[in-house]
Amino acid sequence: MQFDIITLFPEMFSALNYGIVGRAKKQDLLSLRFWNPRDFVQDKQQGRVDDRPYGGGPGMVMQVQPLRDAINKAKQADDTAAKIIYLSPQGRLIKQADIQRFAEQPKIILIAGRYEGIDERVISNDIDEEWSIGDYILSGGELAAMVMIDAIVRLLPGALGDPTSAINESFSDSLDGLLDYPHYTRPVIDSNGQAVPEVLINGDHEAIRRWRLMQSLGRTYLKRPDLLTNRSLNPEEAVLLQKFLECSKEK
Ligand code: 9WO
Repeated sequence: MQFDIITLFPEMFSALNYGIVGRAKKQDLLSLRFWNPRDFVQDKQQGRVDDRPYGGGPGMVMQVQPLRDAINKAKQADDTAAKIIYLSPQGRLIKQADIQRFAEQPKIILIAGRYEGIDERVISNDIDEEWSIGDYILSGGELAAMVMIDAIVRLLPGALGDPTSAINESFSDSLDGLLDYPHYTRPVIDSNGQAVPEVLINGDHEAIRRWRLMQSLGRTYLKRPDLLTNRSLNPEEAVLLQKFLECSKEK
């Protein structure tokens, strides 16, 4: 998958050289290309990519020309059709289902803004979609672009290792739309005297599957009930959630 990133700070993206995304890059599952609006400044006398906002007010606005030229170079760099995305707090909130659709694209051009934003004429004429990673303001779009790339890349075939392995085709797919279950590792009793739940130690894999699903359902119900309003429960899940709630009453 090809990512073309329009940014004044390409060096920030070295954060993507680590972990799963770093390995995927080495395997050429994705390619990052950078286009710096600073390199497209025509008036080298001034040498600026930003200017004061019409109408006054604080801060600076990214100018149309260097940004538009960078976007056009990113489009023309190959023959692959690209989706052009601007990351901003005004965009649609990205959900995992959106990440799954992005992962099917051959090429995405991501625009990371700086200052107080980009000239609105770029948003209306040069951009396909505007997306947000959450309801907060960052100092620029780069971290949002990296969050998006990270979430997409781990879905690319091969990124998590052998896609046919028992681990990857797991059960975690059937937890789709639910919160994760609790995890434990050695030692079986920790330094506070707290033990690992018995069911996880006994080796009954069907009992473990049911317990984990029950925990996922219970945690989702308690912490993020909004996630359950658009997800129907099958008969097994309904019974397990009831059992979770009965057990938590007792305690
Ligand atoms: C800063 C600011 C300061 C004074 C008055 C108005 C202001 N608006 C902004 C602002 O929104 N700056 C943005 C910084 C401009 C676009 C790039 N920046 C950004 C992107 N911040 N947060 C994001 C972002 C992107 C995706 N998802 C969540 C947040």
